[in-house]
Amino acid sequence: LQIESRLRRALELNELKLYYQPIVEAGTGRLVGAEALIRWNNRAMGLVSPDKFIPLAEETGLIIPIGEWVLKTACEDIKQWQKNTGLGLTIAVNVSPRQFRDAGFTNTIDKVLEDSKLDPQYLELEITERLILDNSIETSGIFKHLDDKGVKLSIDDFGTGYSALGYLKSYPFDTLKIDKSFVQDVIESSEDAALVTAIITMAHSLSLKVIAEGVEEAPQLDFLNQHNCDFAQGYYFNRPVPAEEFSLWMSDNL
Ligand code: G
Ligand code: G
Ligand code: MN
Ligand code: NA
Repeated sequence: LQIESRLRRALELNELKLYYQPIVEAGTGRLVGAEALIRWNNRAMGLVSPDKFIPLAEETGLIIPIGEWVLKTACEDIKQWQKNTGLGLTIAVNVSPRQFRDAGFTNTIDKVLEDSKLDPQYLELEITERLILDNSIETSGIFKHLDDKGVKLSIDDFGTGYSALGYLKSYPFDTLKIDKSFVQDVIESSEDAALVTAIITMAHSLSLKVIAEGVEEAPQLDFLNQHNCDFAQGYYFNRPVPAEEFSLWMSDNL
């Protein structure tokens, strides 16, 4: 497959880039961190969506070196921004199930934190429900390692996947990210409003912080605030942008 051989070379050709999107405190708009989102600009194919190449990277195992590069780059960038701003900014990094379960994953995390000198509490790994449903011994061991280390863990795309809720008490999560599909229609749809309200209440009863994704308009943010949502992310604040642009955005918005 041509796309596969191109993806294989993407790292060495410097075709991969991290974009960053701000995460803010919902009530104040204060910047608390950013989510790193990968982009691939291939010479022949142009921009390829991560929805297309991340699944391919998982199937082929390329997600292991790519994931390492993402972690390393994201930790270095946030460390630099912490220095520049004097703020305890958090970096949220998406982790694929295959990457998480890989035998080398905990070592990679340890090494990246050591090399970047980032305090582990400022690294938040975003994991989807798909991964969590596998309650094998290995998965539990990895969660324990990360928790002991002080790395933060969040449940990404909450509510879209496999609605078994038992895992919320079995694993040491810190944060729940409400999927953007619920946030998008929270003003127009009383059903989505009811779901968002219930998810926030449930998360808080379990001592989880809540991030709402996909906030695009002020009324959505107002609704989230009225219902005590902790943090927000979405085009309303900024789109995901390259590191240099994110840095400029920060100097304009702090
Ligand atoms: O930014 P965008 O909406 O295009 O991202 C599409 C999907 O790709 C999202 O589900 C996101 O979680 C995933 N994604 C983006 N960056 C990474 C990454 O670095 N690693 C993994 N595993 N997934 C990512
Ligand atoms: O699956 P995950 O939550 O990791 O990925 C977040 C995805 O949502 C990224 O592809 C990102 O580009 C996208 N995104 C971020 N903010 C918004 C928004 O306000 N609206 C929409 N429609 N998508 C967003
Ligand atoms: Mn995410
Ligand atoms: Na999401």
